[in-house]
Order: sequence, then C-alpha cells, then structure tokens
Amino acid sequence: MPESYSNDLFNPIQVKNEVFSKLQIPSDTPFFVRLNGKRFQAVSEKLRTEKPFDKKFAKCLVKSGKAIFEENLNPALIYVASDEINALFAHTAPFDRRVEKINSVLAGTVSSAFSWNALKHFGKPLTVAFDSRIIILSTKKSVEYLMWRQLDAWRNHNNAYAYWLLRKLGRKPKDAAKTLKGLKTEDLHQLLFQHGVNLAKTPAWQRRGILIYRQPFQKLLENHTVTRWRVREDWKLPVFSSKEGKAFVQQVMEWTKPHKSGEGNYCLSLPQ
Ligand SMILES: Nc1nc2c(ncn2[C@@H]2O[C@H](COP(=O)(O)OP(=O)(O)OP(=O)(O)O)[C@@H](O)[C@H]2O)c(=O)[nH]1
Ligand SMILES: [Mg+2]
Repeated sequence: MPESYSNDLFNPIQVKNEVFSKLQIPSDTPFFVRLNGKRFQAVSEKLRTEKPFDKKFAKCLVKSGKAIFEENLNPALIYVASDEINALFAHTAPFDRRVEKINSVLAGTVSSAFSWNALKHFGKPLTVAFDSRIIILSTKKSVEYLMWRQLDAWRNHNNAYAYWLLRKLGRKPKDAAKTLKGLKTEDLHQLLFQHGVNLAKTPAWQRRGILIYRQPFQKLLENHTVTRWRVREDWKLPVFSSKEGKAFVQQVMEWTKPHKSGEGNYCLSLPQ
C-alpha cells in the first residue's frame, strides 16, 4: 500500500463519522427490543397464510424469537404477537449494551430465521426484514409493558376477525377498514357473534400471544440433582393483568434472575 493510503489517513474519518457507535444503554437498566416485521401484510399474502391467523406463520415468528436464545444473546424472555417479537433483557445484555449493535444483530437474526422458517413451513423463498427499536424500562414497568403489548394483541385480534368477516361478506378493503373504524367494541363482538365467531373462544395464542422463557428443572445425576434450565414456549397464556397472569409473570421474572454459580447450567433443549 502506498504511504499516502495508510490507515492513519482514514482513522480520523472513522472516529468523527461513526457518531452513533458509542451510544450505549445505561448499565443496570432493563430494556425491551421490539422487532416488527416490515410490510408483513404483503408477506402474509405472498405466503398465502390463513386469515385472520395462521399457526404456521406464528410458528415462524416463535422460531425467529428462539433464534435469539440460540445465538446466546441471553434474553430474559420473549413475547410474540402478530408480526412482533419483544425481547426483554433484564439482568444481562449483549454487545456491551451498544444500541447500534443490539438493534442490527437482533434484526438480522430474526429476519434470517424467519426467512429460513418460511421456506421450511410454506415452501416459498422470501427475503424479509424486521425493524428494531429499544425501550428502556424499570423492572416494574417491564411487567406493565407486557400487559400493554398483550392488550394491543387483543385489540388487533378483534379487528382482524372483524375485518376478514367484512371482506368475506363482500366488502372492499377500504370499505371494510372504514366500517371497522366506526364500530364500538361491543358492536364488533356482536357482529362476529351473529356470524358464529365468539371472540372469547378463539385459540388462546391468537388472543393473548405467545411467551418464550427459561424454566428451571431438576436433573438427576449419578447421586445428586442439579438445576438446569430449558427454553419453553407457552401458547396458552393467562391475561397478564389478571391475578393469575400477574403471578405467572412474576414467576417467570424470578426465573430470569442470575443464579449462583454451581446452582445449575443453562440447558437449551430446543425445539420443544
Ligand atoms: N393472514 C395473516 N396475516 C398476519 C398474521 N399475523 C400477522 N399478519 C399480518 O401482519 C400485519 C402486521 O401489522 P403491521 O405490523 O401493522 O403491518 P405491516 O404490514 O407489517 O407494516 P409495517 O410493520 O408498518 O411495515 C397484520 O396487519 C397482518 O396483515 C397471520 O397469522 N395471518
Ligand atoms: Mg409489521
């Protein structure tokens, strides 16, 4: 390399121009990374998914969430609903908490995992992308965040059922969307009920989303037991804001706490 092209010449540019590379999440601060599928309405059309909900599509999302565990990025838990993956980092965080690195690597991980799983489950090669954002929260607010996302999933569920019913009844997309905007929640429930859909009785994963988390279990070795951890998927979640739901989330949060060394090892038994 000629002397005039030495690294020294370019270093000042790198230092000055990589303006976001040092941006870090404060230490001891829990945070969610929310990943949302880019134009997944079009993706779901391309895959010819079932409407309003498709279990294979949901499986692709869950597998994409699990890829974050498999890549040893150590999320505390992951909540999946619609085309959204919410990964909580409570006690550990990857990449020295660097925002650019976390957003880009997580988006890359779930995008490639989704494409691969879509090919496997739907037999269609697709390039998909997820956007990624970071939400900084306290531990208490993390539980509220989960309740909020679950409530949003419930609203989306109701709207999606109503929208596809109106479409089946012959309404054009714009017309169906406009009619939905003018409907009160009870009218929407009534409309679906009249057409044989009870919104309270659809599969739980459609109404409440899916949670991926680590659960401890006892493993018997030669003459003693040790605590090991496996990654579980829960497709029958309680309502997080209910008494049962709060206790469940509390328990899962407890399990995310770092355990003393020697108490057990992470054991990723994938898939379940
Ligand atoms: N048919 C079908 N569609 C689904 C399913 N899950 C998610 N979707 C689609 O994914 C969309 C997710 O909503 P958004 O994230 O607001 O819309 P988007 O098209 O991804 O647009 P951007 O996120 O803004 O890029 C829904 O509107 C549905 O069209 C499913 O199980 N079946
Ligand atoms: Mg989307």
